[in-house]
Amino acid sequence: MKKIILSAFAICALTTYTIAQDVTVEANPMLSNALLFLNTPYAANTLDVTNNEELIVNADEVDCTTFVEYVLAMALCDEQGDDMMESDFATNLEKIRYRNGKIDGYTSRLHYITEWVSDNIKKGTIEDVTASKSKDVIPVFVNYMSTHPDRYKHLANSPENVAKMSQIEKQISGQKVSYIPKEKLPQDGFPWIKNGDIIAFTTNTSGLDISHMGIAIYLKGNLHLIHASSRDKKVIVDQVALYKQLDRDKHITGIRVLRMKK
Ligand code: 2YP
Repeated sequence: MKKIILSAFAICALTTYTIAQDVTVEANPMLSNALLFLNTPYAANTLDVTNNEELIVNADEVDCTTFVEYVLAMALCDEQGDDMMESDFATNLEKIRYRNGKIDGYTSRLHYITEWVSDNIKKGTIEDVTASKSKDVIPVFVNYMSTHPDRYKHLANSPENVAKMSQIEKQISGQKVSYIPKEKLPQDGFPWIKNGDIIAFTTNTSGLDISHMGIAIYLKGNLHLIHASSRDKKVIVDQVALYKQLDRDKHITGIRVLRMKK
């Protein structure tokens, strides 16, 4: 972890750098930290390895959400001018991952990205750029976790946690959020979607709000995604343009675009 943090600090000092023979991108804290994770192995459920909820820092294997969380926590350190001390990183990570920034058991983790977004907007770590750029909205209804408890270690054996999650789901459901329908996303993206923006895939899977997350990167003028790919089993710069990636999965309805708040 220390080596990643220190090298992130070094990389951030650059203004542009090449990620392939002929591709240079202007550096920004989200993008430069995201690129540090290239080829990091994919692993699901890395936050469920302990019996009691605690702050897990495991940047050696990530899923789509923990990848975005580690990148955002590191980028906030850069912006805060921290000399990337691990304590500041851990403070940022707890703030990002938990409701009101405080660990208080399994259900205090921001499991649904709709709440992860709204809580982080409240805490000032991100802003929802979609809201000011797209007039399309999508209703939120979530009950996936309480109706599939067997898929979650800390729900499968805890009716109490299932009841708590069901309450949280009711609080999250009913709102409408701004999004870009996938059919409206061009191959070259939009001028207002920037390198390093957080991209969340909205889904029509019953009871779920978001099905995947990643970080925006433009390659030769086309919008692509850096993400922890469960198919490639590692973090990649996806060579398939984002509009095509979305088109390939009939359950994806569109995207939300979030940006780290400086
Ligand atoms: C989240 O899933 C989990 C959190 O419990 C977990 O499954 C849900 C509703 N939340 O703390 C977090 C970190 O492990 O993952 C994510 C999952 O995406 C996977 C990890 C991926 O694509 O790599 C978030 O919710 C982001 O999109 C969905 C997706 N969950 C499901 O598709 C059930």
